[in-house]
Amino acid sequence: MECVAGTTLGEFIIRQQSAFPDATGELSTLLSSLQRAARVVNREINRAGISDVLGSMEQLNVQGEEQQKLDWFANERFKEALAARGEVCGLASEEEEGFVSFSPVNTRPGKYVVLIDPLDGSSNIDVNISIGTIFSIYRRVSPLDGPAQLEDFLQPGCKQVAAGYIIYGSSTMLVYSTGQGVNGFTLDPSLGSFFLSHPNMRIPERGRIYSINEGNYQDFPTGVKRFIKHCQEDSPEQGRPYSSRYIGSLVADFHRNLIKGGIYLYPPGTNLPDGKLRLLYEANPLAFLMEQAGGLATDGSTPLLQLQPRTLHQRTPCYLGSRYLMLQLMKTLVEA
Ligand code: AHM
Ligand code: MG
Repeated sequence: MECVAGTTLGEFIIRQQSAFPDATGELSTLLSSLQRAARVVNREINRAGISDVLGSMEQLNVQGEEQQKLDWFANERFKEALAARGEVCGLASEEEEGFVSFSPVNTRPGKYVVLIDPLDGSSNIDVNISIGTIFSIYRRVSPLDGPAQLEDFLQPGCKQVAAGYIIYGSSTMLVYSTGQGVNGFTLDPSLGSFFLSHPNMRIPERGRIYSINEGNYQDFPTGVKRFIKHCQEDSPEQGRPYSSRYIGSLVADFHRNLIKGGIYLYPPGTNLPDGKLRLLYEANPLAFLMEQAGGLATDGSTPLLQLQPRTLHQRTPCYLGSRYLMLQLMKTLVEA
């Protein structure tokens, strides 16, 4: 049945803004720019098999990973959309080595910076598995009348003004938080608008899903191995064994666990001493959402949102999930 009476993302953003009489509307405009770019990226992903956008650019990105055509396409669309309106003075992206400074629009200096993974899980693009965009927004700390500086991007996650993701899945959703809970919006492709479909998302306190790439098991720290064993042990009164679910596409794994309850783990290993995920545009925005939804997020010893970043592309071990499972994990890590 068609829904024409729902709240659109645009209406929701304006309603949230009106709760703050001093708000200038710049963050609202920024969020609108993100949703506009998301719709363009979504359209391209949906027709990926019939247009020439599948496959590799045959070049490596700054991470030394093969850049897919859609990685590049998404990066360009988000960059254009964010540069166009003037609220943003700079962008850092998984696809760019350094941050990009935007020129002021109408001489108005942008007061926000955005960090983005334009298309996460890109190894899944060619096989029609859900992928996502992850974004993080900070108020700049450098003087307003100059260009963006590195210090604007290297802020701890607790300073995020807003964060969110877009999941390009069986339906396309935009999930975000400005620090007042988490709300999810589903794209109605026939109307071209996102509608509020998941108000006030809360992760279940207990969940029964653990998500980890178990192929790397031999490499995991002892505490993580013990926690996996705990998840697999029989304990009907505690609902164990838990189910193992791992897509290998961070946004999809996170989204499922957020709704159903669960824990996501990307631990350090011998070859990746800091794990694989990037602190600034993968771990931190998801940690912000997780805490806003009532869950916990840590690097194994420190809450992710408290970490002081050193470099744009730094990696971090990352554990995100339901409160009960996270407390079990942290206890196991300390005891190991
Ligand atoms: P990407 O940013 O290059 O796409 O890599 C990040 C992806 C995440 O989506 C996913 O959670 C993780 O890498 C999977 O890694 P692995 O294949 O090692 O399990
Ligand atoms: Mg990524």
